[in-house]
Amino acid sequence: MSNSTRYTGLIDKYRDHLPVHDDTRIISLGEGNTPLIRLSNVPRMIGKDVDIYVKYEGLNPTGSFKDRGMTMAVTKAVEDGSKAIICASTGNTSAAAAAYAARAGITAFVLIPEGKIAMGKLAQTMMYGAVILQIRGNFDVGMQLVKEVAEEAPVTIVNSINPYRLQGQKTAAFEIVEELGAAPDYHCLPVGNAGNITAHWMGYTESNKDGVSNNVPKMVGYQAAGAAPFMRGAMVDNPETIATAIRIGHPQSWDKAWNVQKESGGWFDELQDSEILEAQKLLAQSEGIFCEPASAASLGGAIRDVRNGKIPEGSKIVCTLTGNGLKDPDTAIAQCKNAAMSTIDATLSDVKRSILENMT
Ligand code: AN7
Repeated sequence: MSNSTRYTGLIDKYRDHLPVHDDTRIISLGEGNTPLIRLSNVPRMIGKDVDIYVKYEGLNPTGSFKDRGMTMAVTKAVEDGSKAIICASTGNTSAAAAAYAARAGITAFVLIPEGKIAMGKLAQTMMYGAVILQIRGNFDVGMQLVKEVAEEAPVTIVNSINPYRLQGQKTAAFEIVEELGAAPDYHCLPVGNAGNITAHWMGYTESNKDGVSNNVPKMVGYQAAGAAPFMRGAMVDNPETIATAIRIGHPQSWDKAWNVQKESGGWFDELQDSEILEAQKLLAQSEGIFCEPASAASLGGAIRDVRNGKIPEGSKIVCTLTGNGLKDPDTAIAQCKNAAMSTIDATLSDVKRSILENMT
């Protein structure tokens, strides 16, 4: 043991709570340990006495919460002798898989829906050197193909059906309990495959059993209205939403997530794309925090449920911001057409005039 306090990733930190051995070679990029930021302006703007924290998972090494699961999944794949991993992805899983495979020196195969993943995620996946298979089909179709091909080819699936993924992702709940000294009253997340909401619930219940916290939160999952199987009560065959990360109609953790909802006393709800984008912009412009569209569903939903009283005043709420806003520059720029940006002559007088015109 060294005396170094250098942070070396979530497996090292939580190894007693994770399925690793003392001699396991850990594949890490320093993931986890993300900021839990208390919102200072949003509660005032909605005129309610609530404490809202955002867990900024966009500050993970590849810019999303997927890194928490991927460090575990790739560590175990390598330990088991695997030379290749595979996933279907709406973008973030592919970026994380590609990065951790590069780190481990193995091959990543990723199936992504052609034209439907955000630019930053595609750039990352290319740059990390994954083998990219763009399919003429959506995530759900890709997921089915991955399951079938993994039966016949020597590749390890690193989608969240790989149980090590959820093990890694549960550590976000550990961090929150550590920082708040307790679980929050409500934990709100965007839901696609519903792996992350399941993983958080695992983390909270384990903390509670271990006596680290005395309480567990109500888990609240928000979906995009065009991709909301939990609201329909059935799989959705042609999911559509601007929040491409959660453009998923056949959630892989369907049964698990219904159990989470029931056990925790939480609920599911849905947001229109316009509400998702509005929440994304509100968070950026009133708090200085830039998340990707899918992530904003957690805050947008929480704000609505605080306003309508479903989440009562006096509550402590954590919203997970699953991915970084830089992942999807196209959607950001497209919705900021009225941004205060102008092109002027490169003269002192023009700069001065612009400043005076825009002072508030
Ligand atoms: C930013 O990358 O499924 O409910 O293939 O990227 O655990 O699926 C992404 C999911 C939320 C939903 N927010 O989490 C993929 C993928 C962001 C995401 C979700 C995703 P789950």
